[in-house]
Amino acid sequence: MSNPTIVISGSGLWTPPNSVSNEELVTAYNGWADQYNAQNAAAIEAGELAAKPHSSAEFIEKASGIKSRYVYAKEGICDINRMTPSIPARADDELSHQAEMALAAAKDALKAANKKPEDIDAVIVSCAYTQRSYPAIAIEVQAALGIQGFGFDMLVACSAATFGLHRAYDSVASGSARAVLVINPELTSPQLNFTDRDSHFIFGDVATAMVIERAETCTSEHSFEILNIKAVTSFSNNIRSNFGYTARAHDTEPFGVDNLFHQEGRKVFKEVCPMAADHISSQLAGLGLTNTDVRRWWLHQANINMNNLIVKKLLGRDASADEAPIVLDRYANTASAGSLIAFNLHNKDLKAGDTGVLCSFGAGYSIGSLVLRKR
Ligand code: CO8
Repeated sequence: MSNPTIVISGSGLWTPPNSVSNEELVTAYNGWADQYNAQNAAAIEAGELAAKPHSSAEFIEKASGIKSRYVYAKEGICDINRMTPSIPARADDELSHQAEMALAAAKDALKAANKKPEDIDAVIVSCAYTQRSYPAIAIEVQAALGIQGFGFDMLVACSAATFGLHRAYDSVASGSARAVLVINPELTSPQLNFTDRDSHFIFGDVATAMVIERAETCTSEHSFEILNIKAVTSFSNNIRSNFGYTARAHDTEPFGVDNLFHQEGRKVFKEVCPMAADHISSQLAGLGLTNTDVRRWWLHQANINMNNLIVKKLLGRDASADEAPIVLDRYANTASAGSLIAFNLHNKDLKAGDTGVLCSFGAGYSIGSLVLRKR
């Protein structure tokens, strides 16, 4: 029996209504730094503590390409006496915040795929963090949509979305599900240290979703055949988020700065770019394609200089915005969702037969990619 043709039949995007510009973020950080330096003047003077230097909106844009980011909750982020979003806890019988984000993107994807809840057999919520261990956010969303079958959460940091799509592909290919809804509610802002000059600007919040099914059941207007999936992981300590349930057993502060997101940004840049370019080139070669056969690159959105370098390695020249769209200027790094935002906003113009590559890369290290062909 020949392999079934598996497609992405619809995709969804939920963008939070609040945005924070670099200028707003820098004003808040600098106000916090001045206050810290004044409160610790004696210790700084005695050389016991280092003064906090100012951040700069120009640096952020030049070093990362980020101008602004969307956030689930704006209140609290720019309050120099708080420096973290204020998201009131919800009771157990209320819809959780992350499920709310997930639902919005999921409904958008189901509509685009022309699918009803009864057509879906599995829900995968894949993202960098889930707000609790159980019950799974996926099962909460499954219940809210009235989907039968099963749901589970999975975490693979930057590559959660593509790895989730891989699991959906496998499930549909094996016949364990007719159609799978993959959702990526990336609520990164609570894990970001807004008092760390090196990283306070990096992340934003968003939710993306996709429906995966067999070609024979697909009835949507825009669909993409998945020609191939490819994943790799290679352990690295250069991007870490140590927050976890064992913090209280370690007698450490669960929300201490060592437990929040931190990275060796330069090392990540140097090590991940060649890995990603080699990964994609070998995947395409395995399909008998060359890099120049690719009409569109939906790449992970962490840093514009990283994307420019990877595309240059792949094509031997710069790519146009049409070939490799950038969304991080207004979304920032949205953990695993970046390449899917780019896909959402830039796929409808492709013609039947056009090839595209959807690829994420980052923490783990992890790289996940899909070669797609417009139907
Ligand atoms: N304002 C002004 N100056 C600054 C600032 C600032 N905000 N920050 C740093 N500087 C200074 C530094 O102190 C340094 O000064 P000096 O030269 O005197 O030492 C100078 O600017 C240059 O600093 P860097 O070398 O650090 O700057 P880079 O040009 O390397 O840019 C970046 C820093 C932007 C972090 C860059 O290295 C980068 O983007 N690297 C790749 C990062 C990456 O891809 N990371 C992956 C992230 S993980 C992920 O995508 C998903 C994780 C899961 C989600 C987590 C949610 C919270």
